[in-house]
Amino acid sequence: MHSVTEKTKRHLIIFIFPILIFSCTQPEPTDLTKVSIIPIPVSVEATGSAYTITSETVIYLSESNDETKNVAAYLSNLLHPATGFDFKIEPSENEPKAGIYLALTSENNELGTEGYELEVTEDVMKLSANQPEGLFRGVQTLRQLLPADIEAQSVQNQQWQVATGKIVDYPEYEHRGSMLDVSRHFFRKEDVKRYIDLIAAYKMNRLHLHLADDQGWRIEIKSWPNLTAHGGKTEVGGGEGGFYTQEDYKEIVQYAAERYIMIIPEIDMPGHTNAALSSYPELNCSGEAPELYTGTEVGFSTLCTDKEITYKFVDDVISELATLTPGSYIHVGGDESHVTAMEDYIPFINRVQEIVMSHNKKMIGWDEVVNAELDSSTIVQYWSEADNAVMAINQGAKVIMSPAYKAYLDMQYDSASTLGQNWAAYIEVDEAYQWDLASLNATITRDNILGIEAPLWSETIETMDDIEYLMFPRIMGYAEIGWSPVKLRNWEEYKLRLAAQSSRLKIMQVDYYPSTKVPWVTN
Ligand code: TNX
Repeated sequence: MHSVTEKTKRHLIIFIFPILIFSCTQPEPTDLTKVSIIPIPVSVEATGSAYTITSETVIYLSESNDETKNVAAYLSNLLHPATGFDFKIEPSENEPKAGIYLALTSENNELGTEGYELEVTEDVMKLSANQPEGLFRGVQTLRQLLPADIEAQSVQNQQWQVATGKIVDYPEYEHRGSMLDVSRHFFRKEDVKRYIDLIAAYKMNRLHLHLADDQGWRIEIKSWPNLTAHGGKTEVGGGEGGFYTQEDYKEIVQYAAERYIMIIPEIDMPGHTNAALSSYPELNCSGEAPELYTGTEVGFSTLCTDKEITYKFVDDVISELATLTPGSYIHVGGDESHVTAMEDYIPFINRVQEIVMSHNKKMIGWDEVVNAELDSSTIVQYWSEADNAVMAINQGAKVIMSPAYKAYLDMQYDSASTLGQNWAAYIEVDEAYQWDLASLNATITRDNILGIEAPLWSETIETMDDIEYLMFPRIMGYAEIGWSPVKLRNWEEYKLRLAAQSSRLKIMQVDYYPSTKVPWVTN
């Protein structure tokens, strides 16, 4: 026989425990305005109830085509691992009585191509947008409205509720991106795909790949095979390096496109070219190929700007790259060409610009390219000299904002950081967030700014964990700077939203820097 106290204990376990678990860890999310979303949406209204995703939930499409089906499949793949549910995807011209509804509308000008509207009632979660791209961005919001466990890769036994209400949201800037330097250290295509997934989660839409520098050439060029056969063989510190075959690159481009992210390939020139110069002696003014380089000092290499073969080389490389790249841009670097005389640099950049345009692409260059005569379609990436950005604007060019002292992901957080560099600044999480693209410099005004890009240079980083540590959490702030209206942004409020993301980052196994500036919510 059991004693009374044992019985009471058993009752406690059977009756009280589930209630406790339910009320402690699964409060109903009834106030949509209290959910932490990064980037903060343009407008959020709460209606005080909840919608629940169940094993019966169907994803309906107002228009069933390859792109909308792709977004629905993406959503279903996102929700499947943690819920264990197999979502049916079905067409439905009219709004369904229950379920998730992805609807294309053409009525809402305010939303543009990337905006979306999310209307959640107790019965239907309706996501509408003018374009599939907008639906995709809206899915990223939906994801953050669900409990953090939705990011788990195994079935989690819990309720999948979303607070009811309405969100209307669209980006402030058209260009919101990051750059990954795969030259100084090579990163496998699997790492690049994870990078793409991580920036897509915060609605970024550009990934710039720095594909060639002194330390390594990372993209197969069929007409100049030694670039990778020789020039891809090492990296900073003397590791084995690596490169993407054209098939690998296409796979990356496709993976990014499915997430509505444009790949911007960069071949840096005329400086930062030791890997190419070492692969082909004829590109050197001396006619002699230097050794491969594994150090980190910059500014010592240059293509031979007065040899005709140099322009044949540039044309071949850009031609193959343009064919592989559906996006509108080719980035040609142009930075730190310290051993190219200005009288050689200017005609070189002018000619490279013509080559890029002859392949129906727009040229992007680091801010030094303003010394040349820029076409009005050319984009200047401000990293170093504000005066260069101003010169770009005076030439009618648009500017991408990547000022190193604010936006460089390879800058150390503080003097205790081991990864990264500090030549431009220490950039703590609050410093990375508390600035605005259009008020950094009086002459660089809103109309001249295409958007923001946060570059991650890889001299000091070798693994995906290293990448994530420098990226997170700063990248979320950069994403918000590019997406959200400045009047909605303030650090005191943002740091609470950021803190609430810690459980998500942990479940996504993102190795982030636990800044003491953020009151992290531990779980
Ligand atoms: C400057 S940014 C560079 C890169 C380095 C970076 C390190 C730019 C256009 N040039 O070559 O990797 O600093 O922070």
